Amino acid sequence: KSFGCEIEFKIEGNLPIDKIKCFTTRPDTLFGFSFLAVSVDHEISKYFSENKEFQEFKKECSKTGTTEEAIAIGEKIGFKTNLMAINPLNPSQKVPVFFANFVLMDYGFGAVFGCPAHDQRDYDFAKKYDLKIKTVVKPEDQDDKFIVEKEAYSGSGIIINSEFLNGLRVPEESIIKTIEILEEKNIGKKKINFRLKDWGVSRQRYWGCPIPVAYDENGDVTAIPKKDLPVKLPEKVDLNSKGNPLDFKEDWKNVIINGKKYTRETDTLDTFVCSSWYYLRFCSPKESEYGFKKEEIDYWMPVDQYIGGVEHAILHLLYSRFFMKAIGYKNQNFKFDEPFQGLFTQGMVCHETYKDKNNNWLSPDQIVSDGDKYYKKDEPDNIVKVGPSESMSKSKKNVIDPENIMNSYGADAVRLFILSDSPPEKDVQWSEQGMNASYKFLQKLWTLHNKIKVKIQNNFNLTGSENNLENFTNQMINKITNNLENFSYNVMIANIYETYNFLNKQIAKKINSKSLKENYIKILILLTPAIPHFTSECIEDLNVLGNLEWPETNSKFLNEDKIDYVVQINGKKRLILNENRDMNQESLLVKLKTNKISQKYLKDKSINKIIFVKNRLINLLINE
Ligand code: ANZ
Repeated sequence: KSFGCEIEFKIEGNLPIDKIKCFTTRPDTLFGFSFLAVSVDHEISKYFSENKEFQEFKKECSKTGTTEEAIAIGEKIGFKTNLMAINPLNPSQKVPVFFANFVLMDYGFGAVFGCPAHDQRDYDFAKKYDLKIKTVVKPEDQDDKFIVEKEAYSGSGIIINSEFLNGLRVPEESIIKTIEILEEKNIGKKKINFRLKDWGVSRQRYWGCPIPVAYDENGDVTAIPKKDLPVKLPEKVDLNSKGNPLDFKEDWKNVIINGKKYTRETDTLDTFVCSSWYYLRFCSPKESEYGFKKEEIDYWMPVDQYIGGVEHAILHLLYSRFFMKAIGYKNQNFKFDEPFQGLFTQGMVCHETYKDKNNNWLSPDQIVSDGDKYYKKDEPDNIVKVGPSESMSKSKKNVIDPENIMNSYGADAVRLFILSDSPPEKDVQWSEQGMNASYKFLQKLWTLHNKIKVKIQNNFNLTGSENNLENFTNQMINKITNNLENFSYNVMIANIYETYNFLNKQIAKKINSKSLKENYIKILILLTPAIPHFTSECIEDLNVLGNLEWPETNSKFLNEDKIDYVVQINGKKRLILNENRDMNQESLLVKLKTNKISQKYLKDKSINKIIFVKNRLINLLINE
């Protein structure tokens, strides 16, 4: 969305047209006007159709490409006409009119007024065609003699050299004030422009949603009647045929509508069309009359969290937003403006790449290693070059087949490895050793589970032994819940390792069976997001019935949240203080003054400097 105004420029020359409109977001720079540029397709171009040089120029322009990007990076070229444009705020000023390749026909009016001092593109153009560069904005910290020299100045500041606009603050006052003046003088009008891009939704493909229209013998289009919707794709098609298989499916293509012969549209909709609203359908999967139901949408939408690769972040999300806004625009009952509340872009899974001596890509399972070198399987003289780790791609063959890997290790071990390797927004480096380590860890967890099961079955009634376990479980509920919510999955996996170590030590002791069971089940639930098949097996093994819910932290245990502060004296660790979390430097010093060990070092010494790291350490620098 661009806020600005349209301005009408009077044109002098021998054309039937005597005005050209421009859209600008910077009307406040009008006194810096030094040329007017129009697109080669602007309506005035028709008066140049006989002009050979202009036709040459137009051809030249078409070579640059017409995308905004191509235009932005390409060379700026112009064709000078014999027309002059008059500055509406200063009618004595006349500037040349150009055709220019950087002016887009489908934005604004296909015409711009050029102000080289404050727009880099205009600056480059002015340098090339030797046009005036007049400074009309100065940075706040410069005086009125400020001149734009090496490059355009587009920052904030104050208007100068602009008669009645002088002194206005850029941009907050200057733009609005200039628009007011232009409106008063009937030269311009406030205008908001939108940069819209076309989205070609049709594809010459079989696999897409059919477009429910048909054509009569004259090629005139008609909508398929409502009673015949939805149009379904034919099922038996020849997918080996060239082009779009629907084109050859005569029995499907030909339809009779109201007694008249029609041919169906054989293009289908781009898959982006379906992915723009599938989440609404997911709210009402069983609804047969409508795509989705209001009550269900109201209950589920918007999607709380979207997780996907970075390629989702561009088109798919944009189109989805467009659909939501379009539905809301047509239907007052639809109150959602945005489809997704959060987006998390995950990293890629990466693997080393391999090439044989003939430079052919090899997949990891085609190579063997003798611990020193890699070579192609069964070809000891075919030495393999190992390339850097890159995101897995079929063309480079550095892919690990998930099916094989899950068959060898089980899905949970794979999950555990992928989650533990690095934060989820970073790439994962695939490694066989890492995969093995996760697999072994699951075996250890299973052994532990069996030991715990025996302890539970022992029905040991000792009381007073459960505090430690209950405390640990509550700390873990708190940590794992937070880590899950913050996407800190790798930290969550570290919590699981910690839990294993704790439980392993704990069950070597005598322990109350009821409390063990209660806490262990909570722990199993906590492990479920990472290793669901494993925990489900364990829970079943313990004969736990009924619905299980995510455990809640008992705040009683969290209040005792103490941590170990490392106390250093002249950089050497001298003791550990177990004190409340979030203590400040002063309170820790008070504790140290009454601590025997620290007093041994500090007695009769003055402290020169204190280094304090919150919740971690305090280092006292003293004269030895
Ligand atoms: C004069 C001016 C002076 C401009 C200045 C900028 C800086 P956005 O923000 O993207 O909307 N423009 C207008 N129509 C155009 C077209 N069809 N093709 C290429 N450029 C066009 O950009 C608005 C600015 O883009 C407008 O403001 C205009 O240049 C240019 F110091 O006008 B400006």
